[in-house]
Formats: sequence, C-alpha cells, structure tokens
Amino acid sequence: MSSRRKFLQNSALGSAGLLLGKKFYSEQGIYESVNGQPVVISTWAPNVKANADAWKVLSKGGSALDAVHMGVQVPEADPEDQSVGYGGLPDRDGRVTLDSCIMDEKGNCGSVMCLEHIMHPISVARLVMEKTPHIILVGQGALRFALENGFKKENLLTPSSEKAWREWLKTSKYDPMVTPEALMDKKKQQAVPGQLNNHDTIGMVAMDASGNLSGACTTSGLAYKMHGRVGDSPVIGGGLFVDNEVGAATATGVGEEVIRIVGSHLVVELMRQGLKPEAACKAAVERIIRKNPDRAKTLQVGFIALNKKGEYGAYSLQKDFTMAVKSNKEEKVYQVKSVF
Ligand code: SD4
Repeated sequence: MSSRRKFLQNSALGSAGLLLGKKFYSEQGIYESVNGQPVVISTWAPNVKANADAWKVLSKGGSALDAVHMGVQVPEADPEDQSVGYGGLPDRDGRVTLDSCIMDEKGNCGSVMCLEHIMHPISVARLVMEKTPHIILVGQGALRFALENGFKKENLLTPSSEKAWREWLKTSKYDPMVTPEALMDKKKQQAVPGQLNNHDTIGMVAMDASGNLSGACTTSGLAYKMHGRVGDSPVIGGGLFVDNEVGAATATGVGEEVIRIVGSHLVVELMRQGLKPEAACKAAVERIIRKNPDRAKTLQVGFIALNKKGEYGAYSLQKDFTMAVKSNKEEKVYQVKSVF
C-alpha cells in the first residue's frame, strides 16, 4: 500500500476513533507533510483536548503563539491532570510548584520556574516575555510579578493529589521512573496505588497559516521532587525550542536527562542539518543513551518536533509515549516509536 494511501486510511480511522470517544493508535511511522497548513502537535494522548483549543485559534488564522498559549491552558486548569498546573502532584513538602515557558517565531521567550499558587503559569511566562526585559523569573519573584499583574493566588493542591502525596510520604522513596509500564500491576493491568504518575506534561508546538512557529511547555514537574527542583520544561533549549527558519521541538519525561543534552535545541539543530523530525528526535534520544546506557533503560524521555514544511515526528526511550496531532487533515494520536 502506498504511504499516501496508508496515511489517509490512518487519518480516517484516527478521526473515527476519536469521534467514537475511543483511543485510537495508528501504526507507528513517519508522518506526511501538511505544508502550508496550520498544524499543532502535543506530547501525550490526553492533550488532544489542548490541541482542540489551539485549533480554535489556528483555524481562524490566529498566530501559533496565541494557539499554543490557549492550548496548554487546558491541562493547566484540569484537576484530573496530575502533571500540569491545578491538580499537579506536589513536591516532597506538599507544595505544587510549576514550570512553564513559551517561545515565538522571533526567538522571543519567557519562562517561570518553581511558581506556586497560579493556575496558568504559561500566561505568566508570556507576560515575562512581553512585559519585562528578562526571560526567566523564579519562585517568589515570579509569584510577586504574577500577583502585581492581576493573577489570582489559588490553592492548586487538590484532595486527590494531597492524598497521593500523603501515601507517598509513608515510604518517601523518590523514583522518577515515568513509564506507565512501571506503574502497572502487570497481572491485573491496574495502576499500582501510591505509585507516581509522572505523565502528561504538555509540550506543544504549532505552525500557523502564515508558516510561523511557536511553542509552549508547562508542567508541575516530577512528583515528589525536592522543593526548588526545576526540570527541563521551563528551560529554553531544554524542554522547548523554536527556530522559525528550521522548526520547533519540545520534550517530556525525566527533565534532568533532557537538560544534560539540551534536548529540544539539539532536535532543532539536527533538523537544521537535514534530518526529518522523527530522525532528529531519535538521534536526541540516542544521545541520552550514549551518555549513560544503564540509566537510560530505567526512565522515559520523549521528544516531538515539527519542521518548517509542516512535517512532524517523535521518538522516545520507552514505548509508552504518544503524540497528539491536529491539522486540517487529521485529529489523532500517534503511538511513538521508541528505542526500548
Ligand atoms: C520534568 N519533564 O519536570 C518534566 C516532567 C514530565 O511528563 O515531562 N512529565 O522533568
């Protein structure tokens, strides 16, 4: 079957699956270009909902920057998503600390790190980008800036995240393993109570109808981290990078590993050298393995990338990673290829 036909068939099935409210995973593979059309891609299957909000902006000719800003607010406000914003699992002191960044087609960027009490850290990051001479604000300084600019102070620790944290305190064993495989009781295929759910951080990159690229990444970080720990997600070049000449990339998983290789920047630079998005993500993941093969086996990192032609792809260390895509042609979730 030609790849074109396969693609169309997968798209149709993918949309049908979503319409029926079922999770549908296409076969793995490289994805075709949607050149000249808006497109948005996000880490993790549940973020189809975030893509849908980003699409409301893109489909009306709005900017990629506004689209990603709008899109990532969906999981930020979702109390069920325990990796992002409201409802995020806290650090080991029981504090929900948020990391977010945003980057536009001109290389403008803004970031907040270890920000507490603010439902939409991405909006604070955007304000840092647009209203200050700086790129990063952290902790108390970020909170003060947010409050001075009209953001509301809120309690972001939901009863279920507090309960999970109290459960965790019984052992206080920090294990940043992030694959659902590790969280599942294999026999019963049920989540193991008290185990970490470090999933569903959102990294989103988009191309608008003018061909401009932007990206956003936002998370509550790894559950039960030390207070003050910052992951890759708000690090420009680590969890997110956009170069409008080449493409954009974003990351999820154990942030320390992503930072070690300046992962998203690496993916964009590999695309600049001519690699397709999937190949660039694969090469970045392999770089992590080369640094420490044993450690790489025990954790998850995934990258997604979009190039200037509108081609996209992804790759991960472990096999559970998914990418959500929305364009004029499709709305679907891809099961991403992995090394292990
Ligand atoms: C972090 N990269 O704080 C984030 C966590 C993550 O899905 O992506 N979870 O290291």
